[in-house]
Formats: sequence, C-alpha cells, structure tokens
Amino acid sequence: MKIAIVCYPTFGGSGVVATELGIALSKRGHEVHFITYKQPVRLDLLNENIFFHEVNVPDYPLFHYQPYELALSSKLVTIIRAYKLDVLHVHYAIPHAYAGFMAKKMLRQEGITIPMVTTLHGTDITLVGNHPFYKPAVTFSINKSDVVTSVSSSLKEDTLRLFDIKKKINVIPNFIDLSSVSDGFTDCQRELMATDKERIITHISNFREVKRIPDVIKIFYQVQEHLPAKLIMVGEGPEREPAEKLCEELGIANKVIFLGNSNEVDKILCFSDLFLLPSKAESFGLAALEAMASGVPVVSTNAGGLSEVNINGVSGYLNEVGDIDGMAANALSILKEDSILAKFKAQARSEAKRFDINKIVPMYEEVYLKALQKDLKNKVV
Ligand code: GMT
Repeated sequence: MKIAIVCYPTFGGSGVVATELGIALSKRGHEVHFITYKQPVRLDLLNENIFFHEVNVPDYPLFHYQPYELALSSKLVTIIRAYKLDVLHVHYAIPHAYAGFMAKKMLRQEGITIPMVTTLHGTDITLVGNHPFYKPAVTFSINKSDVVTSVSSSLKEDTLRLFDIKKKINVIPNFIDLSSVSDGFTDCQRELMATDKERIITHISNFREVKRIPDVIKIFYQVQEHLPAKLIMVGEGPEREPAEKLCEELGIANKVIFLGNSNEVDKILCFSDLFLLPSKAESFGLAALEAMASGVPVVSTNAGGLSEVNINGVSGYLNEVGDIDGMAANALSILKEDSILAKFKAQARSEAKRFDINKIVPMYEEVYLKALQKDLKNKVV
C-alpha cells in the first residue's frame, strides 16, 4: 500500500508511535509518506520506501496565528494526488483529522477518493480536545474519519464518555521492537552515571504538568533517604526548570542528572534499575513500555491506560495519582534487594512482549484494508 502518515515530528509519544509505525510498514514493503512540518526525530530518511514532505507555513504579517491546517490540507492534496496514495493515516486528532477531512473533500471534487484512519493518542482527547474551544471540531473530524483507532481501552472509554462519537473505535495499543532493545543486563557504561552501590532511577517525558514532575523528585527524595541512588531525568519542557529548583531546595541536586531530550533512550534505560511515571493522565504510557522492554520495572500511577501496560506486582507497581509515599514505598520494595530487583526486571521484560511490534503492526495493516474496502463501497455508491 501507499500510505500517508501525518503526525507531530517531536519527541512526544504520538510522533514516536507514528514514526516507528511508518518505519515498520516500510520494512514490510509499503510505501510510506510522512507529511509534517519537520523531519520526525526518530526518522532516518535513508530507506527506499520512505518519503518526507515538509509542510511550510510562510509568515504573513496579517495573520496573528499562521494557518497550519490550511497549509497541511493543501500539502495533503498535492502529495496524495502526485503519488497516488491509497490510505491517509493521521495521528493525534488535533488538527490532523480536521485537515485530513478537508483534504479528502477537496480531492473528492477531482474524483479522487482516499480513506482516512484517525489514531487517537491521549491528550488530543483527555486534555486539549475536550476543551470547548475545540470540542465541536474534534467530534466532527473523528466522526468523519473512515476508521478510528485508540491506543488503549481506557482511551476508547474516555473518548466515548467525553464526545458524541458515532464511529466504532478499534483499540490498537502502542508497540515496541524488542529485537532492537537490549536486555538491561549488558555492558552499557553504567559507571558513567553511578557507582556500583547506587541504584539508578529514571524518568523520561516531555516535562509537562500532566507528568507531575514534582512527584518524581519527591518520590526519589524518599528513596535516596533509604538507599544510595541517582535520578536521571530525560526530556525537555516547561516543568524542567522548577524541577531543578526543587532538587536544590531538597538538597539532592548532586544526585539528580538532567539530560534533556535524547535520541538514545535505550542506552539510558539499559543501565536503569527503576522507571518512575507518576502521571495525572496517561492514555497508554509508551515511556513505561520502553522501560519494561529494556527490563526496567515501572512504578507508576494507575491513571488512564497505565494499568493495561504496567501490571501491578509483576512489571512494577501502580498507585493512586499523588500517592507519593505509596510510590516511594513500592520503589524501595523493588530496589532494596538484588534478587527482588532481578525478578522484577525479568518480569517487566516479559510483560513488554505483549506489545511486540510484530503483533501490533499487522493490526494497522488490517485497519487500512478495512478502510480501503469502505472506500471502495463509497465509490460504488
Ligand atoms: O505524553 C505526552 O503527553 C505526549 C503524547 C503525545 O500525544 O505525543 O503522548 C500520548 O500518546 C502516547 C502514544 O500513543 C501515549 O503512550 C501517551 O500515554 C499519551 N500521553 C498522555 O495521554 C498524557
């Protein structure tokens, strides 16, 4: 198939999933066209089946806000027409599903039809999309999609509860390429980060409020009172600066390393002993899955879809949002003994296998076929 993928090109989970999906599809022989405003961070263009088309929005002084949806829908029309693409797959409803619908409409005028698959990722539903400013447009564009998918059952339920959705929602979880992730027990230059006696705790996110970054620091504060430990904070976002300040106030700045955004997440996870994800909302928790795949147990909240990924007492533990003491106690129970830690590491890795890329990507292929069949029916009608 010839597939157009629209996504955010940044370090955010939806962009990562879209990029990894496109790469996997290209390896399975499909022609994949990424259409977005910048080359996606995890995308290597040196692949014969991968194309990248940049959406440019020229600055015009009359516009207070530059009209990205307009530029995106125009670009979609041009690319779908020129490359005769079969399926349009938009990741993150806002504004991609809206722009996709407009592109479909414009193409239809020329006699070209293309089905649109919309994948809901999380904040497009639970946080941003639910705002009254956007809600009518988001509801409309989800209902106008040919096929809708969501990354967890929890997100599907949230979508049906918060919006008036007439479409069936197919759950296709986030996935991981286990073959490209180390087992967590190999030589990965651990000594650069900590001494042999120290445990390494890691957090990776976009440092937004929803991630409850102060909770990460406070959990770590309690842990390091009981055993030698380092905290590695990976990512960038508005909560980073206040987090650095909090570490200074608590007197633990020398034990916390802020690394910024990284393309080497697997290397960092390789030497990690525990992953913290105390989010207020998390539709799936791709970062938790990436940790588990590297054999890193996860202590997280039970928000959203996290309980579908992190299995309480097996791959780690789940606590209520804001339960800092509970998460610290659970972290300590995993970290206190080598044998317990080794058991959780193995179990985390094993649970990650449920989301093996080889099981999940064919689910998207099936959805594309379903969308194409629907499109064919429309043509006949
Ligand atoms: O975590 C974020 O805020 C980024 C966001 C995104 O859309 O880029 O991530 C969402 O999509 C990921 C991929 O499907 C999910 O694994 C994350 O759980 C989800 N984030 C939230 O729901 C907060």
